[in-house]
Amino acid sequence: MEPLRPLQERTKALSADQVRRFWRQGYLHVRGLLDGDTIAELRQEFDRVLAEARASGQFGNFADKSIADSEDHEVIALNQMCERSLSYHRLLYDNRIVDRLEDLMGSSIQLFHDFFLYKPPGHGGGVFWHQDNQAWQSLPPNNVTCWLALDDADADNGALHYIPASHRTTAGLEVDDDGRLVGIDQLFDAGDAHVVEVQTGDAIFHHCLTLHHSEPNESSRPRRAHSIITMQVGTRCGRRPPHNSRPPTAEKDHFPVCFGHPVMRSGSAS
Ligand SMILES: O=C(O)CCC(=O)C(=O)O
Repeated sequence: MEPLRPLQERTKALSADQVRRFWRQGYLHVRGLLDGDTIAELRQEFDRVLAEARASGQFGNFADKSIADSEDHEVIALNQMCERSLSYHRLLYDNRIVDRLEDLMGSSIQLFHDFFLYKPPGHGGGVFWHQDNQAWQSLPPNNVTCWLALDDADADNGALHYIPASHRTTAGLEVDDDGRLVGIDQLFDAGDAHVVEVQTGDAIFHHCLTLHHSEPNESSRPRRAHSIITMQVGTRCGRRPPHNSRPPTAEKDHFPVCFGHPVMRSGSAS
């Protein structure tokens, strides 16, 4: 897996060491990216959108159903927050985020999609081990996610676990009909995972081939997080939204995903 942007170029917001770390381990934890006022606004907008979604029943549940006693578990997924809320739309052009993405990906950046994940206190579910690009089949497989913590997250309320450097070796892994990786236990030792504990306002950037998962939230605290998934302009995709059709067998079957996706940066901002 090669860096998308030459490592010797001058960076905007990340240090050269952070960029190298992202490419070495497949993810990067950035502390204190968002300030308190932004967090307050995003939480308020999340409450509003969630109330609308609950009233209409228009939300998903990403909870891993294979965990014992997980019947009541919820990981409430609200897709395309950027189309439901101006505050989330503005995040797409927030230099604190986009400058860092540019340091990782170069200056041609487009939204792939975004979603909010809420693990309620006491019965928040887990998300099974996965590699994002299994669902998307993006070509080239270069999408980068910016995961924003709207709460402190630790081992008790469902922090993310990553298998370091797995983005280098995992292209072409197989999934079953539920999207679960086949033979995961033989491929990786979950004991090697890094549990990335974060504070409110932190971000984690991860590559779309990096293996990750999160555990249930059985604490008395919420775990709210927002993922902005980005791609380079010109990326093609093997699955039509909601990205759960059968994957294509030939490269020519991948279709462009540029239409209707906001460009977040084209050419370097000063
Ligand atoms: O927030 C989580 O627990 C899972 C998020 C995730 O898998 C992602 O953003 O790719």
